[in-house]
Amino acid sequence: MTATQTDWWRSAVIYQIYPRSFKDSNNDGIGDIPGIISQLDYLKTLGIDAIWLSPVYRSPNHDFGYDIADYLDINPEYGTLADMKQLITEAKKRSIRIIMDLVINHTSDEHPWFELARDPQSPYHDYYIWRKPRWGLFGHNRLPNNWTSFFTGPAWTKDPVSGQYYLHLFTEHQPDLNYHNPAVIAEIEKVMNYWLDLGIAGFRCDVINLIYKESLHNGLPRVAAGGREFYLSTPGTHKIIKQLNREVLEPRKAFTVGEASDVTIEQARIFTEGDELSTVFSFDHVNHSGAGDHSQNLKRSIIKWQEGLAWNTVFFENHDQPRSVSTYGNDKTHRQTSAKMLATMLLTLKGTPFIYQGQEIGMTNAPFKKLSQTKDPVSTMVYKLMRKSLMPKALATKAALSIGRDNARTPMQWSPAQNAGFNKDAQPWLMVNPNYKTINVEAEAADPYSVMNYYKELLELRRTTPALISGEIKFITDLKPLLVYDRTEGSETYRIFINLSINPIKPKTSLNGLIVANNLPGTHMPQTLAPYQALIIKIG
Ligand code: TEU
Ligand code: CA
Repeated sequence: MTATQTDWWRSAVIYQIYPRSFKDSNNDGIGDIPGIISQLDYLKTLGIDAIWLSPVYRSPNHDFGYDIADYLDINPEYGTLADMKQLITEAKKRSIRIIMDLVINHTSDEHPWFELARDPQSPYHDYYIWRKPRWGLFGHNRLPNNWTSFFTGPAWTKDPVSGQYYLHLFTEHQPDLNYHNPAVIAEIEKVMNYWLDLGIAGFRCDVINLIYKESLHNGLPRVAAGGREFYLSTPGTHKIIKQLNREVLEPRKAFTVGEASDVTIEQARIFTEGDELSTVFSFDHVNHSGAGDHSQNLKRSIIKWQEGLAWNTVFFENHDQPRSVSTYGNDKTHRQTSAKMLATMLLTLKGTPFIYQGQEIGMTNAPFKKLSQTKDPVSTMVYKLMRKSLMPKALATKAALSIGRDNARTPMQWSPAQNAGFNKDAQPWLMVNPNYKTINVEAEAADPYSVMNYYKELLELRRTTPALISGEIKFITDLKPLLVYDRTEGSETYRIFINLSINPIKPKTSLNGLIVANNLPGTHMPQTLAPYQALIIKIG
């Protein structure tokens, strides 16, 4: 949607729910929509304005909802369409908007369109991307090109019915839709209108910058996402998003956040500053290899993107990323302080912040030991790849567990009761993090100095402080482990000090003014920042 200064989402804080892991109301081990409804008051008290729901559509769950078999119906595990309507109504009563996940790069291979598409004579065949096998040394059996899936392995699978290969940038159960076909765009517009008619406020658009494949030429050889030269943020993608905006989003004032894999700042500007999307998720700040100083990458990237774009999202976690306190903080010796330090950045940088469920209580990565404890298909695929390249089992397991996305997907920790209060007693679909006895909503609510109460205070401060929402941002050069910046609106300036390191550090910038938030106890102005200390100071 074309942005204006007064759009609701510019002052909103959005909370992401991964429905499978949020709250299980009927004790079958799987989170559900009635469970979400039962926690709306909790979310309201926390102080958020909108919810992004990861997919709740009908799905065979090869990628837990990111493989959709019916865009217009709810997965029975999560409830019914009536439950979804009730969620929208109950949320509206509390002035909470609902944003749904729109996964349109691909469908499930169990979607009726794909089932029909297996017949080359069917009009649905052209909804997907098919190629005949190429001639090879041993006959008519070579892959159409050298593209690889985001999850490793070839991006093509041969369909036994048609004898042709279909393209899939993710698992083989997620065939890519063909955006060269106008009929596909028309179908997707129907889906978007259907949900907007039911009263939702917009969409988080899954891998939206990959939808249009410019050609199917061989790309550079790569283990994952090979062929990206021909599908990342292509002119064809921009054209289609413009069309969706013109025909559906703009007339209905729908908010969008486009998940944009490997997007450059220049491309992100085109997506967000014209007549395409409201905002995007870019990943530069959270993309880092296992080694090195993650906090330095975070700092460098934050400054670059905050200076490079007029407005965008701010996030450190989602259902694909490890827990931020385990990556950028210290979840052993400084869990509370470092989780609050990250909260301070999240809620005072320029942009629309997204809190991922559990982040507000400082949930940590899970201590998975065995592959059998994980459910994410990525873990299995990485393990297979490592074993194929002859890596020993123990190392391959370690790699698979660290790349797999289940760390953020363990059930929400509500209380010290059995299964963290996620449900009554049925075994949850994914293991509960054993630290739930101390880290849970109930315990956090009882402790005035908890991570959760700090989030509440900051959300309240933000609501009542225009400089922290719409103020200009200016970064101040200081020592390497520190991030220092000002937010200014009119005559009011707030200076934010963030110590990203585990060491005490005396900043070069002088510490003066009125402390309005401090992630450590004490009201006096320190001269040295303690490990992971964060301060918001009113300086003018
Ligand atoms: O994610 C796209 C994506 O690129 C990430 O999954 C990325 O590959 C991953 O973070 C690296 O480990 C979106 C969804 O968020 C994800 O859950 C889906 O699996 C994927 O699209 C396919 O729909
Ligand atoms: Ca359930």
